[in-house]
Amino acid sequence: MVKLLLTGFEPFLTNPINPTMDIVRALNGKRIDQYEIVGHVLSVDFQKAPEQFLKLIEEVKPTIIVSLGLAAGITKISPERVAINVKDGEKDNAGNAFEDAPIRENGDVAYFSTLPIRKIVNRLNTAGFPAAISNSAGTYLCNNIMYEGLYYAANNERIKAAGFIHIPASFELAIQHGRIPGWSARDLQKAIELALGECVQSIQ
Ligand code: PCA
Repeated sequence: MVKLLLTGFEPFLTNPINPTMDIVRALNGKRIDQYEIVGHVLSVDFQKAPEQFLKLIEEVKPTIIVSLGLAAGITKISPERVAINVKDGEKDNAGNAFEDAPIRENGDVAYFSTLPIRKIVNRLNTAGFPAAISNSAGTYLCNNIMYEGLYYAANNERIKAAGFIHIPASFELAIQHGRIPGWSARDLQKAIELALGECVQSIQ
């Protein structure tokens, strides 16, 4: 059976909950048409996460790769347009931080998502879920994983689509924060299911 690799992340920085974990776990093993979803949670660790991710890609041999990350404070589901060859920002969960560093020394400067990001946004908006394309995935772990997925896909013909979607906080996380918007966990999951459906459809 063909596989769709779906990754999420563990909690990090000021976020004691990462709603991507629940989505990935809930969808693990489910099917969309002929695709089986294989869900995994990655560490928020610049050393470990790319290793875990590339190992998973080798093991699962997916045709589609969709990675999810939390962007606490956003209001809309945000498919990312581009990943850049930069690591920078706050400390990861192992206490390591980078400044202006490349992800891959001789890698391309950037990769565009190969997910159908416009169709995902349109499908979600039509279904009543706020969504918009984001033009920056930042320079932290999410950008790093998106870059690695697209780097791998650029060198592997089996992968037909790869990319990244940032999601807003869940109610649970928003309540703990006190000052950020939140979605119900049910709506977050439903919106991601619709987005994955669009990914599958786009490469039929
Ligand atoms: N969001 C972070 C890293 C892990 C996550 O869920 C980011 O946007 O880089």
